[in-house]
Amino acid sequence: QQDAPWWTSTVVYQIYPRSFQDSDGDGIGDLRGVLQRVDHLAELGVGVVWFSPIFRSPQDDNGYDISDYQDVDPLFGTLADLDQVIAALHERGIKVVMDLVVNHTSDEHPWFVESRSSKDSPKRDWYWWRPAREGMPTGAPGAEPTNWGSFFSGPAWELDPITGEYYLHLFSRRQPDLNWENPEVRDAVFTMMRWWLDRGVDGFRMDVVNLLSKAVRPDGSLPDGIAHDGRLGDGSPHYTSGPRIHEFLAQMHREVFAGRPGAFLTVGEMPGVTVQDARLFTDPARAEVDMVFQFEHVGLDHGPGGKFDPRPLRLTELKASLGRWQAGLADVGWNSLYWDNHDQPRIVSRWGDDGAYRRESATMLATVLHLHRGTPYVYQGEELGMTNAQHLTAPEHYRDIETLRHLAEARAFRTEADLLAAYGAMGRDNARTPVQWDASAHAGFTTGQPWLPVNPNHVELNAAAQRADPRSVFHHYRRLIALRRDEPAVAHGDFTMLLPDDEAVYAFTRRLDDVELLVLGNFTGEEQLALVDPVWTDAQVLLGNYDEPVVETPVRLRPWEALVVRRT
Ligand code: ISL
Repeated sequence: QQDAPWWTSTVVYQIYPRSFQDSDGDGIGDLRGVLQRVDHLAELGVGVVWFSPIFRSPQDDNGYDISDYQDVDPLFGTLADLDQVIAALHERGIKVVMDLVVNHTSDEHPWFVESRSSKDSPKRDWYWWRPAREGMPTGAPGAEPTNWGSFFSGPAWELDPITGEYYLHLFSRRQPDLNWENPEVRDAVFTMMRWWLDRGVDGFRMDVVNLLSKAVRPDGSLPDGIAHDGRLGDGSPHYTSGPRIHEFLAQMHREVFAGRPGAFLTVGEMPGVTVQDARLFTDPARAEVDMVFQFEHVGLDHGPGGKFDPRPLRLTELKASLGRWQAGLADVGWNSLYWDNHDQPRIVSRWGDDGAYRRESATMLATVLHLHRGTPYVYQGEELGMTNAQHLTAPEHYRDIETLRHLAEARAFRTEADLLAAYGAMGRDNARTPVQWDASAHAGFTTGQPWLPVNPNHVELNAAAQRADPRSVFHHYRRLIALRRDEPAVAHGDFTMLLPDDEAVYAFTRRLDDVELLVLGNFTGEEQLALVDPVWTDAQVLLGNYDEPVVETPVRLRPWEALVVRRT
């Protein structure tokens, strides 16, 4: 543990700047707003802040469509504001990680503007341009170069009238995919990354970084995907952790980080990544990335129709999945631990009880996650137990491009009520409503009209109220973060899952030398018995979410109770 990297014993906090704190009354969060709230982060005790994109962007996908990687969007402020934010965080011992979105750019990025201008453009090959499918007239339905669907509904190819060719966009049509096969693209990205490190940032969260390498054939064509429903196919086998991905990430590490003094953190966001891939991506000897965001656990409540066809979670499946990741990265590599981010519904609404047991279930879920082996990530508002956006009740209330594009397509075959129920449970705007700072109008987020309405429950659910209440979700997160710092077994102990077949209680142990921790979480609103070894009777309680916890075996857990106990 002495030589363990610094990021094994810290906690990362994600800021989605648009919804964090507005300083100028335009209803959109900004960097000067972040400055007003740095003490909240310091009090919580996090060691790193990751900023979702604040770069120049047409905001088609809320900043994940970047038109200038080396400037701040005026919505959020200026480079000088960012320097101040970085300095204010550094002063408090908090490192700063930026979002690196280089699978695609905005269609307004000068690189793409140049690339699309003619087939002879020197930047033509920086993106994926292809003619219509052989034997099909350009523009005809199904004439796209492959049958791949985009993540945001519809085909992944857009016909560009300027040259009559199609370009690839795995996300929106305003997010054309960069061609990482081209060494000039890689050089340009690495130069940009070095510029940010020179400016003082401490690392990157790398957006969909395992999608960079596409399985292009020697003749330049790309393979079709298997089509389940008519015209569109699943292209993901041809770009998920593709043929050259390890080479690209190793080159990035070599050219950006190797030999540079400093303590950096890199985390690759990797939809579809397997444990076996993750062992390779995070093996320190291979020098690619420090850790990955995997998606297995957050897919467990997706139904056959995907995320907008949700089904209830089975606790045994969650344990099997997270347990496999714990075991798979025990001897090599490292896990990142998360329930929430700006793309996921709020965990207390998703797998807890955001009604009668909001405090209990939010703190139980936090305890179980943070006591796993790995680096925990807290998404803004999660530390308050913020809930899903029950107040977005009509199609016109939604702002998220994924939801809106899905709605436009699915309207033809699903009722509006059915779709609204799906978005209410799983839509990305659930995570994007403004942070609830206090009980005042718009929760202290803005003096103007918020870009997405504040949840009306801010009157009782807010940071000011929780700071004053030692039993609050906020103080529980603060204690969890401190525990990781103070008890080495939390960061460095090994992990053993218990009770794998129990549908109600999550249970595991952590061991470091002669210290052993037992972690229990009741995932139900009823009392449960946890059938654990009698050696735990009267063990020392490190943390719980009820007053006066009782440790006699079997342990009787109250609704949504969490317990962390220690013995030597
Ligand atoms: O939320 C999703 C759709 O169901 C995810 O598949 C998401 O698109 C995927 O996790 C990639 O997310 C990242 O890249 C996207 C951006 O829209 C997300 O906000 C970002 O986190 C494209 O840049």
